Amino acid sequence: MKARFVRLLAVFILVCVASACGCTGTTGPTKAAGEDISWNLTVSDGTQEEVLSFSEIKALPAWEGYGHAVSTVGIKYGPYRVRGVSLATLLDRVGGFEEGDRVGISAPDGYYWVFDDEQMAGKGFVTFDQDLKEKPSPAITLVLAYEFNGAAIPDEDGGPLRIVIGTDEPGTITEGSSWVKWVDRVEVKRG
Ligand SMILES: Nc1nc2c(c(=O)[nH]1)N[C@H]1C(S)=C(S)[C@@H](COP(=O)(O)O)O[C@H]1N2
Ligand SMILES: [Mo]
Repeated sequence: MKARFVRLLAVFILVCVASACGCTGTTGPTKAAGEDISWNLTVSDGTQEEVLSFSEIKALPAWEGYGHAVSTVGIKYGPYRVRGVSLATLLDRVGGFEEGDRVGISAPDGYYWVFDDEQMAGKGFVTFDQDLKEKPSPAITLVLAYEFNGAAIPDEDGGPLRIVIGTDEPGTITEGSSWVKWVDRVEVKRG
């Protein structure tokens, strides 16, 4: 009698564990083999708007380099080898970015970040070495990233599309607050 109860209990626990695994799988966009990631990005200049799919973004001229971020509480993200499209290239779809313009980056959780023309030119960013000591900034490119270390960016890391403060060489850490996760809208504000 007791042995039977223990067996039943064991089966019950197994079923619970199995269903819990099913429920805690990936949230957000998922990728089946050979299937495109389903995510739309709206690029706008306030008057004209274009909606790009994930594969259309990957078809644009790619930027490759490095990204490494630190959060406000000192957690480091990366270093990553990064592949994406530079914001400058992306904005060519809606008439380009010019001096005096700004660009607003939005995400579905309500997070919003603005880069001005100085930052679009790669200037004015605070940069750190590996010990989080501030150091002079190398050349910087603002990038809409879709790959970290050769793989699609997971939801928990801000994928499928995340802003990266990119550098041509590894070894520079930048502030994580501007690394907008889950980007779904990029809009130029004309100056
Ligand atoms: N969409 C979105 N992106 C975001 C944030 C956010 O809340 N929402 N937080 C920013 C901040 S303040 C930091 S430090 C980095 C890392 O945040 P995390 O540690 O919460 O992942 O993501 C940035 N990108
Ligand atoms: Mo942060």
